[in-house]
Amino acid sequence: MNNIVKKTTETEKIELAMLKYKFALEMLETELNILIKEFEFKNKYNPVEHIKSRIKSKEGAIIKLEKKGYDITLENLVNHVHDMVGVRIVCSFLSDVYNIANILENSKQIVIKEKKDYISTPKDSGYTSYHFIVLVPIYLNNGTEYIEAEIQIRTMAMDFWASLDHKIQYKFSSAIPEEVKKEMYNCAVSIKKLDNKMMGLNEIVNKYKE
Ligand code: 0O2
Repeated sequence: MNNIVKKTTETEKIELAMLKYKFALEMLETELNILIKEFEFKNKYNPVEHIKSRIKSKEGAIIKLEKKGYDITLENLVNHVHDMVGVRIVCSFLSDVYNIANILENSKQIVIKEKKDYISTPKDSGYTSYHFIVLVPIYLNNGTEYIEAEIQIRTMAMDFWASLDHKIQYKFSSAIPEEVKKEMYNCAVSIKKLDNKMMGLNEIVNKYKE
């Protein structure tokens, strides 16, 4: 009987945590929407191509905890899985990635906990993106709580690379062959060049508009 009571309490705790992640995602989406619409109003263009958001599944969280070598506990989930709430903002141009990063940093609601600029310093795989770990306030009956979320900002070209890379990672149950890794890295280099070219072209087009 005691066991049943204990299990229910633990299940309820997990359900409450998942509910808080859901509230945080809703708050974050609303705040991002406001910030982007305000930018669009001031600058007369929308810097965002599309936004994707998700709550990490419990299974995904367990895989991450196992990968990091932590026991599967709620405490470890809260302390060591920083992307239970995730938002990906995909922009057309490299300059827009930095525009979005800038408006995020000026938000009065969202607290920046950490930023990782994988554009100026790509990962060994070639992965590029601008990441923020943020704290999102949620307003509960008994006070305000801050919930962690990860925001990834990237161009469409970077997104194309990352989604192919993701598929490749799933395709190989064992180590990814060196030639595939090398070719992916070369693609990342080409994408960087293309992003810079497209940004330059956009600047030329904008000059004509003026
Ligand atoms: P998924 O399935 O996209 O959620 P963390 O793992 O967050 O505690 P870490 O490892 O320092 O700490 O995080 P990092 O590398 O800053 O960011 C993790 C996320 O960035 C990943 O989440 C991916 O979404 C993305 N990412 C990082 N490196 C790569 C890469 O080489 N290729 C691709 N395609 N994506 C990458 P998850 O949970 O690993 O995956």
